[in-house]
Amino acid sequence: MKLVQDWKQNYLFLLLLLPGIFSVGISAVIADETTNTAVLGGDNIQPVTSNTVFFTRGATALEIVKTADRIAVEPGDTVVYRLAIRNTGNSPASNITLTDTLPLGLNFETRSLQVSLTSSNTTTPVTVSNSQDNSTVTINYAGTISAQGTMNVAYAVTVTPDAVRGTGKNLAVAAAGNIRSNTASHLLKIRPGIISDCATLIGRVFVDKNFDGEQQPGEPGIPNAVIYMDDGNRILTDANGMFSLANVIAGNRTGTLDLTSLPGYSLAPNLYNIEKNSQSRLVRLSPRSMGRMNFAVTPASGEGRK
Ligand SMILES: [Ca+2]
Repeated sequence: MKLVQDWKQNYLFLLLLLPGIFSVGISAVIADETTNTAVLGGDNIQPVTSNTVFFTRGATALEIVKTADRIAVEPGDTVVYRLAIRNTGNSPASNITLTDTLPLGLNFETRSLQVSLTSSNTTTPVTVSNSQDNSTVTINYAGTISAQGTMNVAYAVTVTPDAVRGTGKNLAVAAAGNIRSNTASHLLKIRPGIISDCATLIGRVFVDKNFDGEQQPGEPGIPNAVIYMDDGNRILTDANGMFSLANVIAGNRTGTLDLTSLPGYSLAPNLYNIEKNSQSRLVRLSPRSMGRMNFAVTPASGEGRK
């Protein structure tokens, strides 16, 4: 800039000193760097071409980079995204708008948002405003990123079960006025997860003496009874006639008591719930829920009836 100022001063001086001299050469500043050559001449003076000087426009340019603290997630996980928006130009960038389109099923945690500015190795926290429209998060900073300075944005998102339907792809763009950054892309691999999609099934097989479908004291459990699930899985009751099955795929699941596994017993009639008078049970399991399948039996001879 010193050179430009000196040149301008000299040029003004020459204009004042030498009236009648014409000058051309200052072209419109459209590129980041402009070559400028002045030509001096006059009626009695040999044209003189000045040396060539360069001056650089005060350009603003934004570069954005997005990273995450993990590459693969499952529903229930939290991801911390970090965005660095760098002003690679030579003049400040003001009124920054960051537009971040999150992958499907990722929830922006507003309270986690942290923004700071780094300039000349000094980092200062700044306050921003933010809004959300569906999956698009918009962050506005009314201040300025100095030339060669960086705005650092960090925030957390939580991964919902819905994320498994999405691509995990995230696109972020920063803008200052009509200056737009590149589009930063980040790809998060979303795994369905075991726990999140699954449920737990519990149940028991017992001697129902009063035919109410419930196990009361004095109604013993039946060990080693076999229940077949709709997917072919075989469940065996424990010494107390109970079973539990973890990581069952959610949905409508059917279990059927295999009466051949309990010789001497038949299905106990249920006096209160007619639909329980079946050796099959249907339960609807939602993710992370627990369902129950109880089977009441009675000695085949009918001596359990009171
Ligand atoms: Ca009972």
